[in-house]
Amino acid sequence: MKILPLSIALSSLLFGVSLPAMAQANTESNSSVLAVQPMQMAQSGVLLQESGVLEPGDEVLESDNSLYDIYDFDGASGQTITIDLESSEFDTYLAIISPSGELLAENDDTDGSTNSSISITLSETGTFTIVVNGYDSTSQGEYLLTAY
Ligand SMILES: [Ca+2]
Ligand SMILES: [Ca+2]
Repeated sequence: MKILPLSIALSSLLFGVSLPAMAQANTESNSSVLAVQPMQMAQSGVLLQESGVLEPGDEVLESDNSLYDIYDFDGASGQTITIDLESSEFDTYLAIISPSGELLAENDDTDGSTNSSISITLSETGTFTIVVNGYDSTSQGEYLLTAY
């Protein structure tokens, strides 16, 4: 276990969510929200699909100096979700943190690759945080994060 939930929860509060579009949608008029949501639901229940990059300037995990990005999503108690993190450029490391800042699960490698995957049934309702992390301090590059 290398993720430090407290430090990540704190930085999440300080630096905000990595989903400005979704946050913006919540504050805009009902018409724009209605325009966005039907498209997302049509994509067979995908919660998140994000292409990103781990690079210098991103958040750094204190325990091993590895870089990380965070993504938030709203989950409901009893909901089962799967999170996949793939990269052809670095060895990924993935974690999910509860609305109260508790580390729920983490994964380094899955399916004989260096990619990461977590399947979990949520036990509370609220805003969960996904941590896209590299295996060590040299892990940098493009990745694809999918949650469904
Ligand atoms: Ca980044
Ligand atoms: Ca890995």
